[in-house]
This record gives sequence, structure tokens and C-alpha cells, in this order.
Amino acid sequence: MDQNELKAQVGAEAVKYVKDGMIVGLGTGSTVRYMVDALGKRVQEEGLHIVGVTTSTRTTKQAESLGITIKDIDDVDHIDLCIDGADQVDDDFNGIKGGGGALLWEKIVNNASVKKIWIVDQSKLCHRIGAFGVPVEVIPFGAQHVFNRFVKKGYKPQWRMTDDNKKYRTDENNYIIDLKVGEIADPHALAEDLIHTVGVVEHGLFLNRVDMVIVGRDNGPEVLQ
Ligand code: ABF
Repeated sequence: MDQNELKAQVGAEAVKYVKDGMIVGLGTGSTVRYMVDALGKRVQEEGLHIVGVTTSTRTTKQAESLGITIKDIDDVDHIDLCIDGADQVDDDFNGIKGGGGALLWEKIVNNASVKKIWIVDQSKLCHRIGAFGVPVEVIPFGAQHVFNRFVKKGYKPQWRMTDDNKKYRTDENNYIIDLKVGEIADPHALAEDLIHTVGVVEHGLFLNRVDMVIVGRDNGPEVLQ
């Protein structure tokens, strides 16, 4: 199977966990796009009644085009199940997210969710996270000073750029700085350092934030929990 087939496989597997009446957190990324398509199919064909809470404007657009009812996160008191993608997942279920530039809303939705599932193709699994880099969302005011601080700390920062070579802006109009730190010996220590850096809004280290990982495999989806 190619990577897209594996993504479609786990997207279809994940929606089996969605039950009628649920409030469902909908993640962001190409794997999640397959999941939202599969979920839309269930809504249209089975009359599945769910409410979606999304992690990006692009997921909102896709979900609404498929007839999925979307609510703002502040209009629900909790999320029953959140299904999202990830850029890396290690043996301890530590994850890196944010390759899609949606890490802040993803972490807020993750935080409000009772059960969290990540759907990944097998290329995302690793023994130690970090090779992907660590996306960090920073507010524009003073962002260059944050960048310079990361340089001094040896975090090898890079501005997330758009295709037309402008600084990428998140749905909150913030910047993303990618830290090319390599394999991370102590993700918790790095997470603590990042979240206490003035000007940082949130980072892409998702530690102890998932209950189940569905992995695309040639012989069928593998459920890790
Ligand atoms: C999202 O899923 C992002 O945090 C992460 O970058 C993305 C994975 O992207 P893809 O499914 O396209 O590989 O949650």
C-alpha cells in the first residue's frame, strides 16, 4: 500500500469509534482529511448525528461541505472523542504535532477531549521523537527576540514560511518557529522550557495526550493503546 492508501485505511478505521450523539474533535492534516471524508459518508448514508469541533479553518470547511454540523469549542462543555493526526509518535505515546500549522487549536481541542485517538501511517512511528523538529507557536510581537533566544539555546530555529516566502500565519495569526533539535532525550524538560519562554503561545510536544494510536499497515490497521 502507498502512503495515501494507509492514511485512508486509518481514517476509515477511526470513524468506527464514533457513536451517534457524540461531540467529535476533528483534527487537521492529510490523514485526518481521509477520516473526515469517511465520517461525512456515515453522516450522509447512515444519518449519523454528531457535532464536530474542529482544529483548523480548513477542517471546518471540509466538514461543513460534507454536511457535518460544526460548533465552536466554547459552545460545547466537553468533547467525547478527538481524532487527530501526528507527525511523530514514539514508543511511550509521546507525539510531535504541528506540521500542519494547527498545533494550538489541536492542543486546546485535545485538552477538552475525554478520549483521544491519533491516526498515522507507519512512517510516523519512532523510538524517540525529535527528528521531525518541534513546531512552536509564537505571537508576532517580539517574535524575533524569541527566535534569537532559541538560537542562543542551540535549538536551531527556522521560521515556518509560506510557498510565496512569507512567514506562515496560523489561524490565530501567530507565527510558527520550527526547532531542529534532533532526537529529544527529555521531551518533558524541553516542553517545560518552551512553555515558559515569554512570547511562546504553545508547542508541538504532545506528551501523555493520547489514548489510542491507529497505525496504517499493509495487512490492515494496527490499534495501539
Ligand atoms: C495534524 O496532523 C498535525 O499536527 C500534524 O502535522 C498532522 C500530520 O499530518 P499528516 O496527517 O498530513 O501527515 O494533527
